[in-house]
Order: sequence, then C-alpha cells, then structure tokens
Amino acid sequence: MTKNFKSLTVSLGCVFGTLAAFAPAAHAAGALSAQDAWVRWLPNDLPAAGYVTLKNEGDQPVNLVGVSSDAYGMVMLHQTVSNGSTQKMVMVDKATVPAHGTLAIAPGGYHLMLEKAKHKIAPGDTVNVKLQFSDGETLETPFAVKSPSGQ
Ligand SMILES: [Cu+2]
Repeated sequence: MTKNFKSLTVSLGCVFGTLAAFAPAAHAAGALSAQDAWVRWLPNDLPAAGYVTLKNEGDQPVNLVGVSSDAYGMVMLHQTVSNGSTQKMVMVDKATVPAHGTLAIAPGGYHLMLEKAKHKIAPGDTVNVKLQFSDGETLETPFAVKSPSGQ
C-alpha cells in the first residue's frame, strides 16, 4: 500500500512538471493584480467612470484588452486627451501595464466608461468588472461604487 502511494505521488509530480514547462513564462500564475477599484457613480442613469490601479509583477508588459461587467450593458476603456485648452475622451482598445510596474486608471488619464446599468446601482454597492489581458489572464475585480465626490 505504502509503495503504491509513493509511485502515484511520483507520477503526479511528473505531470505537473511537464505542464509547468509548457506554460508561458510571462503567465507565472497571476502576475497581475488590481487595487483600489472604484466607480464614480452619477445620478439619473448617467454613465459612470471606473478607476483601478493595475500591478504587473511579470517580466513582460501586458495589455488590458477587454472590459465587461454583469452590472452594465456596455463597458469601454476611455482615455482623456487634451486638445490645447479643451479635454475630450476617446475610446481605446488597450492600455499597457509595464513589466514590474503599475498602470493607474485614474481621473485625468484612462477610465472605464460604464453605461446602461442593468439594475439600480447606488453608492455603497459593489459591482464586479471583468478585466481581460493580452497574456490570457482575467481578473474578476470588485469595484466599490462611490458618490461623485469619491466618498
Ligand atoms: Cu469616458
């Protein structure tokens, strides 16, 4: 019995070793993490803005390439750009999280545009947003819904 158990352990170890050898090095089981995720809620069903800081502990830059949420019908990645004295926002299809660095999706830069709320959402709620990355990683991130002043 003891002998059989030992040989089973050895063969499992082999399988895991093989899988690890084929996994892309950059994936490293969760190089990415999300911090300080929050939504600036606006009244009257106005689009809300989502902010989050993304951290990449990997050796390769990774792009945020997709955003979606169960709570909103439409989620986009926007960037605020200034044209001389005016500011406008444009839709972008990706944002880069540098290797061993962070990307702040923060007021004045990038934001997530959250539109067409599927149910009533109010400050104090939490909404889940799915962030998809170019390395295949996905982060299901809870965003704290806050009032327009950020409280
Ligand atoms: Cu926007």
